[in-house]
Amino acid sequence: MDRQQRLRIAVQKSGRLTDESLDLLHRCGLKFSRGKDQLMCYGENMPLDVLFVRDDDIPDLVQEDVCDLGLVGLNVLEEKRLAMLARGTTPRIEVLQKLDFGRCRLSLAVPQEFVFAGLQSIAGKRIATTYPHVLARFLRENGITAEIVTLSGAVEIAPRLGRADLICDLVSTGSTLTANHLREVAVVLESQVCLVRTPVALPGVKADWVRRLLVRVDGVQQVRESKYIMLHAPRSALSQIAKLLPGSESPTVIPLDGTGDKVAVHAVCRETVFWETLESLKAAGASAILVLPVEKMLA
Ligand code: PRT
Ligand code: ZN
Repeated sequence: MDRQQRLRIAVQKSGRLTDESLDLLHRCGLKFSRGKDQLMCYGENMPLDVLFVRDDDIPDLVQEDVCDLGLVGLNVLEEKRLAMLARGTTPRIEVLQKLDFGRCRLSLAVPQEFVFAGLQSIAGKRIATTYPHVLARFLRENGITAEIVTLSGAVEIAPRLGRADLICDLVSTGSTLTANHLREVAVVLESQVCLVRTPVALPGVKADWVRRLLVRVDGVQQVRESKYIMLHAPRSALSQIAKLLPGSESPTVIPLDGTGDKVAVHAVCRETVFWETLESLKAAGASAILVLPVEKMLA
């Protein structure tokens, strides 16, 4: 494979980010076949190959230019960046785009009986985490001195085992915290998946493909919520109807043959279209309302 011509992107092999990462690449037009336990997949219709790895390895692979691109959570990226700084390496990974999946937050959580009255309450306590560098920065920025207990997993049971007084861990719904009788008290870092790239300058062909990919990723993100709405309405109701269409620019208005005052209205709505919106449109005089998914969009 010619590294001068083909881009290589690192994606989580098997975990929370895998399906949505592959779905994104697929929506960007990439065709590839993935066999079981395969480490690498070759793009069939684009010079873009996918390397499957543990998410924790993605920042290093991109920093060291083994991969040109990567899809990784900001939580992992920040921890690795701070770890590089701590050992005297300059992190040179560039975040190209933040993506709308893999959302979670790194939070401080305390046992139910812990009396928390602001961050000062954790001063001098032991905090278990798998994100020691991000936590240390947070404590530093807030002027708190506490002991960081670095674990490699199962952080949520550390207080029960007596290994820590509180924890700093990833949360999405919060049900894991509840199940472990823990209570979220402060957000340390908001995270989502990021598309990152190597610090090394890319040869022309590859740089072109990165640009094209970014435009496509942007298009994919825009259409996720977007819908195309078509409806009929009396011309007199147009201004009210236009106001009800969520996140749309000026709609297209088309006269309808032989229906007197009636027109057809077509619009792209960039926000979620709820049933309530359709009911309001109907109440405003709209009829024959159709809501269609938008497949692709190029601004
Ligand atoms: O094997 P590999 O190292 O690749 O995978 P991993 O086990 O390290 O990671 P994985 O697949 O669990 O998560 C990958 C990434 O998903 C994380 O680095 C985050 O960027 C993102 N993410 C999003 C999450 C969550 N949401 C999340 N909820 N990662 C972990 N969790 C944990 C959370 O800590 C809790 O223990 O999932 C559990 C359920 O969360 P609640 O709050 O919904 O109960
Ligand atoms: Zn991991």
